[in-house]
Amino acid sequence: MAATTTPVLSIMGHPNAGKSSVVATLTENDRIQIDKRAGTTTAADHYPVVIDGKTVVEFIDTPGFQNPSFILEWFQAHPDEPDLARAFVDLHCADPLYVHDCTLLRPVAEGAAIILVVDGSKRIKEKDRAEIELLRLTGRPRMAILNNTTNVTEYMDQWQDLLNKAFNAVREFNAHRATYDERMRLMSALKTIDQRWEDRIDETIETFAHDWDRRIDQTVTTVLELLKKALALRVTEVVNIKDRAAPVEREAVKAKLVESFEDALRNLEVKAQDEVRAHFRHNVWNLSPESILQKDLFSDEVGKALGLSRGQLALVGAAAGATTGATLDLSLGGSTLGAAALFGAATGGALGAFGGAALAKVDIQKAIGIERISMGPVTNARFPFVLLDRILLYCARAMNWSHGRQAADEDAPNRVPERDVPRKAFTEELPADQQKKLGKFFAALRKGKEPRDLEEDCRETIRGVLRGLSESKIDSRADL
Ligand SMILES: Nc1nc2c(ncn2[C@@H]2O[C@H](COP(=O)(O)OP(=O)(O)O)[C@@H](O)[C@H]2O)c(=O)[nH]1
Ligand SMILES: [Mg+2]
Repeated sequence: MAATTTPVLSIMGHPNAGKSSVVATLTENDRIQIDKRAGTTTAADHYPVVIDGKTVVEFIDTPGFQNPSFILEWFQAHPDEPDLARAFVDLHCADPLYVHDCTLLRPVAEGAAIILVVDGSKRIKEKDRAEIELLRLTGRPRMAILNNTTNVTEYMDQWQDLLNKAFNAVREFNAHRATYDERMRLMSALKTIDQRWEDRIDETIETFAHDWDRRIDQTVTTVLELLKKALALRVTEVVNIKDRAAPVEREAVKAKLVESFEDALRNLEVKAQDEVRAHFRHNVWNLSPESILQKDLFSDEVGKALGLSRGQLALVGAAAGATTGATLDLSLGGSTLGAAALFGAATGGALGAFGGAALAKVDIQKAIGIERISMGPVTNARFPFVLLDRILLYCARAMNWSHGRQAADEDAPNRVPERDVPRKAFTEELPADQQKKLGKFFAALRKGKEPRDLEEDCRETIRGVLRGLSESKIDSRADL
């Protein structure tokens, strides 16, 4: 293949080896059909990876072989044939018995390189040996991917030995767990299967890396927008005090106020999450019930798992010149509207989550015949850190959740529950000066300001966290 053409890679192997999962993961396409039943893929489907309107690499998802031993015997019976794949397809394409095998071999006949996917958790069978040998005989550049659909590892060495004899490269790659970094390492390994492809694959990897950086930038913007909107949020309700029923109505209005304030924050979070998911091309999105991302934003669990520790928060609070206690505007006259009462009554456990301090400032303005009760902006110093940590956790999931992993995985009998609570919150791990700058930025936002310099510092901090997340060190932090 000439160096200027797009690399075309034909994904081959047994039904259920994980071919479609590999293609879905490498092309970041979670709409590819993946199924427990064998033979889901019946035609060779083309999946180009298009970045900025340009196809950088193309994968072909193929059905499994039907008659590998027949093809092998035919190959072995024609030792002088210079292009076995081409010759086999030319001769058998009209034969209904071999139409499937011809569909499978056609891309190879037309010059595609081969990626054989095997399920390394299964014992090696005769059929596997026949497939490996016939692919070797095609003489095409070829790489083998050792996927592992279970946790059985006892056959992995035998697979390595067998595949190493017949392929230019053998890589272990888990289609359901692979992170961005692992995907890029697999792409790099493709270079070794044919030297003529080196420049083209390098270019492809560079394009991927560039695209990834751009997504990180878009994600930082999404996160900053969430923080800005959440921290400036203010919600107002009006009570008609002319009415005799006013005291009763006022209680209802108070409850409604808290509810709408919290809902508005929840909605802002959901909107940011949707954006992050789109940045990383996820359409199918399954979170297990255990995930901290499934819990209510104002729940104790979220408040405890995320955000800064008390000690860190105190330092940050001092630096930001903010008080972390109740900053309730108490100019309420004889009103019974205490922030703790107001907030606690409506949200139950929320006080625990935010260290006993109120979430937001509550104000009452009296005018003729009405009272205008408003809630916001957020005054709780801990909340922005919790919010930031949770969106970062969501980003970690979006960035590292492989597109080949779908709902099918969720009902597997030996599924490992998703433990995504980090041992330490992301913000908790930041250097103190960065924490302080975040604290100052949050304090400014809560006062309705958006200082440029602090925003740039925080942008850098968040970008740094996101970059760190792509470096596949996620496992040490949490099982995402
Ligand atoms: N746990 C796990 N399951 C996998 C993996 N790869 C594939 N599977 C499962 O194996 C089945 C077949 O996968 P699929 O990609 O459709 O295989 P294909 O028939 O070769 O295209 C599906 O149920 C997948 O969810 C993997 O890496 N880990
Ligand atoms: Mg398939």
